[in-house]
Amino acid sequence: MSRTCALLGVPIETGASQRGCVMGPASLRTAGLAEDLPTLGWQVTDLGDLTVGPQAPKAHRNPALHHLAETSAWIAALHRAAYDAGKASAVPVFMGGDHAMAAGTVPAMARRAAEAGRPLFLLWLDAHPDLHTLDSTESGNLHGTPVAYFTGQPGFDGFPALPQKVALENVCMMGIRSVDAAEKSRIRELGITVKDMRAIDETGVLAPLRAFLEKVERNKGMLHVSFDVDFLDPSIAPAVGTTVPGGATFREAHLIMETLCDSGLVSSLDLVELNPFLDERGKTAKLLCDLTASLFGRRVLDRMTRSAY
Ligand code: HAR
Ligand code: MN
Ligand code: MN
Ligand code: MN
Repeated sequence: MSRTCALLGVPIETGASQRGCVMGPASLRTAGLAEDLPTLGWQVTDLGDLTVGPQAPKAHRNPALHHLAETSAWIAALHRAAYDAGKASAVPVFMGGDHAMAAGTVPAMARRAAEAGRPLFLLWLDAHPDLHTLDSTESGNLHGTPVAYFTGQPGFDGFPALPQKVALENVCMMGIRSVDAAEKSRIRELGITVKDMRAIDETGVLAPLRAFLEKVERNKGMLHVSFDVDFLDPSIAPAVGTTVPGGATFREAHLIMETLCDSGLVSSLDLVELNPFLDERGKTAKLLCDLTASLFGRRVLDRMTRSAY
């Protein structure tokens, strides 16, 4: 069980503003994700793609919401499938799919952690905090809502019942640089740890990451990493529908993954928002595979000692 990884494809795109994320899992497979990890000593099982059938539309008082019924069905299906993937392997990798899928994967990982008597911690790597409720979203794009849902905020009557919530103080966001007004006040009210791009410019990625990892270790936590493609600078990762200038560089992103690997704390991973329709000769998909390889142990040079992060 120790170095086992289950890959689950989650081709959901109903939470996004434009189509294409449905091809995300296929693009990650084509870029070689399942072949890279065994070279690093991991036993990989590809569980294939989750599917969700057509749904009767669901009405909501917020007229901007779209695809509520389908998205809600994906989330419910993921509460089971992601939990099962977590039973089947030490580190399940959820290949998206838009970020609405985190409303399924994260509560499933929180349930898995609770059953092991451990708290779940969450590292959210994203340009966006995705902190809207079903009422506060103005775009109606449900990929902008998962964090409010799985931290147990009110206003999610159209979503499935939450199996297990994640404590607000266990969440750390990095890379944030596009925040709506309602999200800004919610961050302040809830007191979530947000290392925005300005903070990263000031300190680099290592200091805040190490501080967070020390907290995870102190609390004997499990750690879920939710990696949104738009965390990265659009110049290196164009294949996402919501690019925001000024994102993480190639080396900042690899250093985060390498440091996470050294910590030995990561117990699950989302790779989300990859839209292959917008990619340039597979470059974003290949970069995501390489970043995942860094997280699973690929090194430029071997290090003789476990780094004290
Ligand atoms: N905050 C904006 C909205 O709600 C943009 C959300 C974009 N979300 C993602 N995932 N791409 O981070 O519409
Ligand atoms: Mn749509
Ligand atoms: Mn996101
Ligand atoms: Mn984003």
